[in-house]
Amino acid sequence: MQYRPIIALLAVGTLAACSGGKSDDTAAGASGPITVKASDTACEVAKSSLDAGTHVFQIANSGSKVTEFYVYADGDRVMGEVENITPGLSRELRVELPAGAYQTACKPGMIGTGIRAALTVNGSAPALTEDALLQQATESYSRYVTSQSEALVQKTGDFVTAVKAGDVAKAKALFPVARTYYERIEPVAEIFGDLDPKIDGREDDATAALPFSGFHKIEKDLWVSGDITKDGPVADQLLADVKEVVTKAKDEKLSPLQLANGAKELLDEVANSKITGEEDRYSHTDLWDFAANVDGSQAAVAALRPALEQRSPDLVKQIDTAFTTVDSELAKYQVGDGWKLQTDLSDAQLKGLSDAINALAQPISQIAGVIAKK
Ligand SMILES: [Cu+2]
Repeated sequence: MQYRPIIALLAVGTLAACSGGKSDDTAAGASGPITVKASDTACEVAKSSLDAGTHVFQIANSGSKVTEFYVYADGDRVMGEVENITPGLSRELRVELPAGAYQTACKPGMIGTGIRAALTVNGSAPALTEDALLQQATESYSRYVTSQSEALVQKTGDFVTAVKAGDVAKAKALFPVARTYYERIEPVAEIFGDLDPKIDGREDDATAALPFSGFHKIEKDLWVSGDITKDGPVADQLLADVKEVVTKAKDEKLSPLQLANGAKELLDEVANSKITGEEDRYSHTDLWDFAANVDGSQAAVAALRPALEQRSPDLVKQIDTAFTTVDSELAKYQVGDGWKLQTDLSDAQLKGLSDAINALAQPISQIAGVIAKK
């Protein structure tokens, strides 16, 4: 999960916002973007009822806090989200919405349940997956999620066993490995309400309802005090939560737009929480997560590739080139099976990584628009 960027300057978010005005999603009968006026105290969504289909929300943040925008289905299942909308910035979110009852939410300060409003979707529209290549994309990506999920449960189990055995050295070694599988499928893991905050939340985002728990609680104990004698229940809960995510992910039918948005979200994650060292602030193993987020983004793009080749071969070329740059930039910091610590990189080296991610985020942010077009 990605919360307050420590170094806001590195946020890639600015790039995604520059495509305003060319929202030709006539495919699903949408008539231009739905504006969302977000401030520190309000979240005005221009429409409260919509026709089924693909819609573009254009969120403008006039507040003083960084905000996020969500479209939730029942039980706070995330249909679409866009995070890190800095003050003065505007960002777009494309979401495929079948008929049903939804809620929209802005989260000024990026915490809490947000400023909510009801959104009703009526009628029916052909699903994007009626396109055979897009259907194929979601199936292929589901297989990826399944394979990563199996490894996630196994490696988290190993980590939890080491923690419960009080084996600090082994738990430290397994921590970034187990996280790799989680970070690869994070856009899917984030769909299910409180599970992601429970598994991957940070200390400064903890609340009475959601106390500091999961990977980062154990990380702190491993690296700061070295005392994990009381972490048995936290470790058990982590494994239970991971298993719940995996079970839910198996049943989740993803829209091709969720793949496209996910590919972008993962790069936002890299920019906002890994390059900055925000996420793994005690272990500094951020580059493991960085590589995993890039892998996950690459997997979503790979699943969409046949559809993208057909619609925009130029975009595919740009994306491939930009991924190659990221991979070679990252490869400089590989050590054996792992990576250098984030704190061992100079500012110039971090800037090099940041520039490569920004250059990749730009073409990746165009995928959703290309996919939504018939
Ligand atoms: Cu995360």
